[in-house]
Amino acid sequence: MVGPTPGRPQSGSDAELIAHAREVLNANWLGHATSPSAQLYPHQWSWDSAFVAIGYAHYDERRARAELESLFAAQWANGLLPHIVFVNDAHPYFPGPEVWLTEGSPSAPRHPKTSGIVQPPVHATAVWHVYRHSSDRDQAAEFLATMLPRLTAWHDYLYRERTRDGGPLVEIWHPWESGMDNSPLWDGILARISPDPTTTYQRTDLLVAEPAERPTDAEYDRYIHLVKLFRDCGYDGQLIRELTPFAVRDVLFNALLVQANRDLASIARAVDSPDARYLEWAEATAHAIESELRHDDVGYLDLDVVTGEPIATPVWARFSPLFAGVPEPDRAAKLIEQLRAAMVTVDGLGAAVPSLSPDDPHFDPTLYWRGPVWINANWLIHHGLRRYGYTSEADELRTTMIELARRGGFSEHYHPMTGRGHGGAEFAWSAALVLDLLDED
Ligand code: 2M8
Repeated sequence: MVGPTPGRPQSGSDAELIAHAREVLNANWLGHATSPSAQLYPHQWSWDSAFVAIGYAHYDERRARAELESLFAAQWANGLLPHIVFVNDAHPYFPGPEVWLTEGSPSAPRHPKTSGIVQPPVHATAVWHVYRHSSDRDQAAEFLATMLPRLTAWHDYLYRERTRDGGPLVEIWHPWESGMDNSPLWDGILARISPDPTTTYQRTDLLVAEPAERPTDAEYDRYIHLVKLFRDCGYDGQLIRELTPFAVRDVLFNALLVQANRDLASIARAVDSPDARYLEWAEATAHAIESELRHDDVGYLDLDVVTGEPIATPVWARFSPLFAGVPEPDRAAKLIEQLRAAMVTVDGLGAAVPSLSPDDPHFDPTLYWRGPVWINANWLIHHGLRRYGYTSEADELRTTMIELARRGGFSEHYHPMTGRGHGGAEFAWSAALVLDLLDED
């Protein structure tokens, strides 16, 4: 449990909050990238780096660019953007490179070492944000030109390797690929997996975090079972697609991809390399989200590709298509009514969207992706509300996030009723996204 940072005032000016956020990012700065939380997550994570770059863009454009460039320096030859880039000599982390053994794939780089799976594609959005906030226009234009082919290769990988039957919805193959690791979204699928009981390993997360706030051993057994399967397949996409028991068309992942494609189209136009493909990808995926994942009564639901069934779990991500402008305004209005009903009031602070509805039997207010309020989730929903003109609701979420940080510091996640911080301490994307919110135009 993290709670308010000892020795720090629980109130303070915006200037003090900004200074604290920068301190957190400085403390996690590795020289080329930012670790999410020095002890719990000592390496570079993919979607964390995108969120962190969005924060740096407001005061250190060089770091913002370095964050994204260093991540893409570890991109695989087939376009896969790994979810972890390992940093030499970092604090112990499980599973490390010796578990992933990505050298079994001809596409993986030898250095740096990486994991062999992906995370939500928020990178083109971050690159476009960094560009728009840059004051050094020459450097920024050069950055865009460098990133365009890498981002194109990343999205191309997703449409080539992560779709089946020519469909425009991409699929994830591991809970870690969703970014919402222990969400109850995955309980049904994980229950169908029988991990090898002779596999042994030592979890490092339990040494530095409160075990009650982390996934269970049974979940880790299944996470590692999937890693071993991918490793045994040599990270070959076609083989994995045939064999994986975990294949999900995830709402959040696809919604972020729609927006990333729109931003990629803007990037391409800005460097005079327009390509109709990016908006075609965006429209095709947005259309398929509407036709395959939308359920009028509850919002959007993930699809379990193995069973062909929707996953009816009331998580925050069912509102994420708002971020990408996927629903028409009348459908968005209905979704926002459901969103209002899904909001909780954090003690004395205001409204927030919890990671799981408190009405769900699996709800636990301090257990990671099974109940707590996350800053990145609320940041995405807040932008969705703003996009559709729901300014007062967007402002309310913005205020709550800022006040959560002012009261409890930059925690990994927060108790949805008390606002107390939990999970990893001095958490980078919480600091970065609050910096972004404080500097909102
Ligand atoms: C969490 O996931 C990692 C595995 O990737 C872990 O628990 O060790 C998730 O919250 C994920 O979304 C996040 O990117 C990562 C680092 O902050 O931590």
